[in-house]
Amino acid sequence: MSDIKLKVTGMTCEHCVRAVTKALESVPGVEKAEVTLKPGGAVVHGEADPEQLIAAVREEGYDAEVQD
Ligand SMILES: [Cu+2]
Repeated sequence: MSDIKLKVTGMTCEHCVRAVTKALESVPGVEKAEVTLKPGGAVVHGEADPEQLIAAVREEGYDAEVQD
């Protein structure tokens, strides 16, 4: 099991955080997503495809990129 760190942009409040958390946790292989507003980011636990994580975040209207 590995963690994937994402930089997430476009979130402005706790609703955004919840929307992004839900989107990430709906991706196959994700066990848990910890999303923070400041700084905008997420730590995703599980075995997920980073491209799918980014796509899920974009679908909610935010943007994401892998951070190492
Ligand atoms: Cu919001």
